[in-house]
Amino acid sequence: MTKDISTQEDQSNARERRARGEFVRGVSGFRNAIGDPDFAPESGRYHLFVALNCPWCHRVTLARNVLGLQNGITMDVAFPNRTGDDDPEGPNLWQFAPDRIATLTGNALPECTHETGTGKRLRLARQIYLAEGSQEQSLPILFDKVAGRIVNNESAEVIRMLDVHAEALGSTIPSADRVWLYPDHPTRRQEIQTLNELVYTTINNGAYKAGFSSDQAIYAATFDAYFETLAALDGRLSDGRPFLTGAEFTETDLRLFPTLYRHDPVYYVRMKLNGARILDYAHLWRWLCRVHALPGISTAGSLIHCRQGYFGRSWNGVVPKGPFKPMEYPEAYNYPQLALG
Ligand SMILES: N[C@@H](CCC(=O)N[C@@H](CS)C(=O)NCC(=O)O)C(=O)O
Repeated sequence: MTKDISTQEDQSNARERRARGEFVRGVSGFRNAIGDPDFAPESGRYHLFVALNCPWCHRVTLARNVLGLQNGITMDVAFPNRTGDDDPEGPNLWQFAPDRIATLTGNALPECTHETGTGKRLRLARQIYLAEGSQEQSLPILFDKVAGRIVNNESAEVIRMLDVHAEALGSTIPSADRVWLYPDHPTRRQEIQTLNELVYTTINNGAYKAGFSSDQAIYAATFDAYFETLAALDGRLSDGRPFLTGAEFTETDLRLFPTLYRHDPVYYVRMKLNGARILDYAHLWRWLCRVHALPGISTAGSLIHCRQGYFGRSWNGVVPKGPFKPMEYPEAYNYPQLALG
């Protein structure tokens, strides 16, 4: 199992660290790859199970869209709130419940689906794992409909597979026009790897460590590291480069986007990351608007699902209405000129 800190958290002394109030994320157990002997790259063979409020799932929905794989890879969307204590199968389980009403809108969420990947119309993601004798329950899941098996449940690896096999998986974008998320260039790959480690540790997972840790010192340290990295990335973009590593959109832009997309409307309150808004970082704000405007990006996520998911079960089920200044989100991402810094 890779010790790659850009993909997963260091697990050493995890039990003691959790006991001290640190949020320590577990490790994904299914780590096969498309291209392995059992999992040939074929269009229409693979399926994704996701939730649109989950930032890790957001990575794979972004990759699916920017690589033109919306037809080649089918997808199911779970309801943003997991099961409650009253559920016969237990709490905190992702469920496929397209008729469930969202407290935020008072209606069902049109993006939510039944489970269609296994052919068994299962209610819970957990049941997909149980079918393979696993106690895991996380999303995203990349599933092989032909073999009826889970391929992988680590988003960092799933986006890389989709990038490598986009053509064979049925991309509708000609290769000459398609982004190359992880370009085959040693220096660029090293730069992407270095940025991935910084962004995963201090931003993607850092946000959870700040929001879910129950120790003031741990929270304060992750808060500081989060805003230090935002300032550093804002500085990196201040030379006018459109994307983090230069002229092209790469995997490290894709991995930064889900957290910054959630910062002002969700994490600022929910994860106690109220040091500043992305609006306060001029270059980062313009980068966020630039990425949001790329083909396939805005339709890969949903702030309604994010707000419902992050607030709908905690916070006594009442979802905060804001922010509305300078304007509502995600509409604000259409206005790079709103940048304040
Ligand atoms: N390392 C995994 C993390 C996936 C993950 O933690 N997903 C969360 C949702 S945001 C989840 O399903 N948590 C439930 C659980 O693990 O029980 C990845 O990046 O795919």
